[in-house]
Amino acid sequence: MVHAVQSGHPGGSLGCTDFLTALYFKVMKHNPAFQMDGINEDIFILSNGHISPVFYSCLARSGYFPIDELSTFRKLNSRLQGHPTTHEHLPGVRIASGSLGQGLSVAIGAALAKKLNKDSNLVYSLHGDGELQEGQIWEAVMFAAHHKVDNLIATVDFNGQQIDGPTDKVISLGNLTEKFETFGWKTLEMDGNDMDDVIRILALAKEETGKGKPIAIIMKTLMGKGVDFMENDHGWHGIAPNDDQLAKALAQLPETIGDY
Ligand SMILES: Cc1ncc(C[n+]2csc(CCOP(=O)(O)OP(=O)(O)O)c2C)c(N)n1
Ligand SMILES: [Mg+2]
Repeated sequence: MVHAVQSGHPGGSLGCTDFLTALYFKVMKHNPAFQMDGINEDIFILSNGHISPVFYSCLARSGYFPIDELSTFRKLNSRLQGHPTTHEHLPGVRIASGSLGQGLSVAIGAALAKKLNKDSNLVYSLHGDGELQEGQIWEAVMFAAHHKVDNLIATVDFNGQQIDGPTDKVISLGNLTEKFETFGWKTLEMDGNDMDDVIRILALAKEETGKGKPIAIIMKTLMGKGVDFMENDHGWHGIAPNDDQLAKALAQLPETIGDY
């Protein structure tokens, strides 16, 4: 998709593919006959909206909209804008994201709404580690602990990279597990590129809900996972591969399903 339109974000999308696949095809109770209010189902809030390629693919493959619509990605008047928005009414999208730092606040609001509605399903959210350099995140982290938002599982894509370089060079994040624990969250660690670990830790996280604390998963991933020349290189945060690079990348996958 990113190659076809020569625009978009392959690095974070590849790193988070295992996680989103697990979420949409194994973990969440969700309904592709989309209802915006999400009552009586689990909902997912993508806060690092630039990784829309993998999000849109999972939504299409889950039946939210036709798979061939993926080929309209980032084109004028498409419902699949580079950063998801609600304005286009694409089924599966509940938040306009891309302006980083806001999705945790939205996820907390959705989780509190579930409590008011006596809906025992969960809210899942995903955030970039570079995104955690936004101040709004930490206000939301304090708020969620204070209000015991224990029906929320927020995952951080801890790839150590962001748009301008390694996160530790831009603004160090310190020990994220300790930080979330200190802020009053239950915190788990996960290898986001090991499907067995992803399934296991997401199940464990679910068991930790309803115990008075919001849950954070610090998910170690590789930016550009699966394509050797993209892996762990912030240069692939938001650059499209050329024809040559696409051929080399696809040749490294055991199987492709041609969604673009
Ligand atoms: C509020 C805001 N500030 C700056 C940006 C520009 N920006 C886009 S992506 C990005 C880096 C995000 O890093 P991370 O969340 O770690 O994503 P990754 O590069 O790992 O995919 C930045 C700073 C933005 N989208 N929103
Ligand atoms: Mg990152």
